[in-house]
Amino acid sequence: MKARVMRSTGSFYDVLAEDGQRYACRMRGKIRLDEIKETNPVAVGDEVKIELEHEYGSIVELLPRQNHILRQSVKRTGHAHVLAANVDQVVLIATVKQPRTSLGFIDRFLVAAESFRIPQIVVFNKKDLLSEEWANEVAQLQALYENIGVKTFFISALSDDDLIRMQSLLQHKITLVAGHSGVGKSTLLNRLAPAQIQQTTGEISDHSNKGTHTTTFAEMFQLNTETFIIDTPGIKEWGLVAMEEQEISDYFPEMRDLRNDCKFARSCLHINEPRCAIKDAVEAGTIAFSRYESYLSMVGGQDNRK
Ligand SMILES: Nc1nc2c(ncn2[C@@H]2O[C@H](COP(=O)(O)OP(=O)(O)O)[C@@H](O)[C@H]2O)c(=O)[nH]1
Ligand SMILES: [Mg+2]
Ligand SMILES: [Zn+2]
Repeated sequence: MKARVMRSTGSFYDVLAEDGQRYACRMRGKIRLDEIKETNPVAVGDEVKIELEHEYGSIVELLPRQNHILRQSVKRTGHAHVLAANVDQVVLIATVKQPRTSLGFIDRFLVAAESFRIPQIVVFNKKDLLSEEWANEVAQLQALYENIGVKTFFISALSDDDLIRMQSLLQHKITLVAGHSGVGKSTLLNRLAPAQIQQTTGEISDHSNKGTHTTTFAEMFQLNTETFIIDTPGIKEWGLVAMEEQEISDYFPEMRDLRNDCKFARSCLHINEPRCAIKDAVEAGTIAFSRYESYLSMVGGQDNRK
């Protein structure tokens, strides 16, 4: 029977089978994988085949993936952890105030998603808290990101109209939702699926946890028959998994094509090289300076995370 992995604890998998039932499954035998060395063979979002024995099941086959999102594994041994598979889109919830999401963080998130070729959406939340001046800043950020092909929204998680906009954004898709703590992720998820999701809201952000390697797993919730969201509790950064420096500008859509015009097209890092089309575009203002700054922080500074 076909099933979808909703949750994994490492040794047990919660799956939603095509009969509409949830089963706890174990993995049977070894499942062969592609070229990537992964610490977990089956991830949230995966489609699998299961066989039932009494009320328990066994995962006997992993069906082909449309895509997957990797995270650098804890021990940095070149292994990667699959955060989620078969993701149609990623949503980053951000706020400019209370708390402020840094542009560096937004850009890292977008670059990671772009490297896995997954469409990105940035949702600026807490609109109701913002004065006109702050709202203007959000509008400018929306223009910046829309310009490079990222869909944006400006909402209040407390507004019914905005909730409807979010529902239609998510409809019939598998969406991974992320965001720094305090931005309103739980508030939004609770309102989208109050029956399935019971999240504590308003908890104090746990800064002491940042950078520590607590094991966190993604979890998938079903909003309706064909609509799923994947929550990523405690995941602060995705990391730039096994990315070559020369590759990073390929994941900035506004740099991707332009880099062919650099004198040292494929090897240019757009830092100090002569006749660099990216640096020219930054000077001309066609590439946003904040984006270039984010780029610089990723090149050569992959551990220098904000
Ligand atoms: N005014 C306002 N407060 C919000 C909004 N969204 C969330 N909050 C509040 O912000 C705080 C953090 O929200 P929470 O959902 O726990 O954030 P999370 O850490 O991202 O899960 C809580 O006190 C929420 O009530 C919003 O759109 N407007
Ligand atoms: Mg929360
Ligand atoms: Zn260049």
